[in-house]
Amino acid sequence: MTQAIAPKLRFYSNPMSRARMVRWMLEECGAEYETVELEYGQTMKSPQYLAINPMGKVPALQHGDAVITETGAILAYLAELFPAKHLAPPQGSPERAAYLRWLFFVAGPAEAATTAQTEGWLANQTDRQAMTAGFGRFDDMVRTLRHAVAGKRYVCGEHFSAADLYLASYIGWGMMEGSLPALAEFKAYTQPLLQRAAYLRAEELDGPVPAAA
Ligand SMILES: N[C@@H](CCC(=O)N[C@@H](CS)C(=O)NCC(=O)O)C(=O)O
Repeated sequence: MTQAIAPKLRFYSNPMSRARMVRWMLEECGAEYETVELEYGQTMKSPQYLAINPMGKVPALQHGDAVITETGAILAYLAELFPAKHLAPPQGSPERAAYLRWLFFVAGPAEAATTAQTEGWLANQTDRQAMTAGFGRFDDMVRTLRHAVAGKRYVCGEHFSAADLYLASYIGWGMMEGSLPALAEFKAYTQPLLQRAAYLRAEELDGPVPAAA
C-alpha cells in the first residue's frame, strides 16, 4: 500500500508585512514550510501570484490544492492543521466563542479603524458614518480592545491561542508605529507574548523592522 504524502505548505511573504504574523504562527506550529518572498509592486502583482491571490497582497498560504489568504483565516487554518499544538480552543466552548470573536475583531473593525485613523479619514467623522462603519468610532474600538486584554495573560481561558498571536501582533505593531496608543494594559498583555520562543525565532527569520523614517 502506498503511503499518502502530506502536502507541503508554501508561505508567500514579504518580511515588511502582516506575513510576520503568519511566520510566527508557522513557528508556533513547528510546521515545515517553504517561503516564497515577493516584492511589493513587482512579483506581488505578477500573473503567477495573482492566480494565487487576485488581491496581489501577502500573506498567502498554499497547502496542496488549498489556498488561504487573509491573515486571520491563515492563523485559524494552521491552528486546525496542527491540533496537537492546542492553538484553538475546543468547538462549542466559551473559550472558542472568545477565540472567534477576537480573531474576527482584529481582522474586521480593529484593522479598518486603525487604517482609517492613520490615513486621516476620521477627522470629521459624523454620527451617521460612525453608525454605518463596522468599526464605529476609533476610540470605541480601542476601548473594546483594552477591555479584551486588561489583566489577561490570554484572551481565551488559560491557554495561548491563535487569537492571542493575532492580538499581540496587531497591538504590538500598532504601538510601535503609533497607530495605537501605548496603553499600560496593551503593554502588560503583549510583552510576555512577544517573548515566546516561536516569536523570537520568527523575528530572527524575518529580520528587524526598519525604524520609521
Ligand atoms: N486583509 C489582508 C491584508 C493584506 C495586506 O494588505 N497586505 C499588505 C502588506 S501588510 C500588502 O500585501 N500590500 C501590497 C499591495 O497591496 O500592493 C490580510 O489580513 O492578510
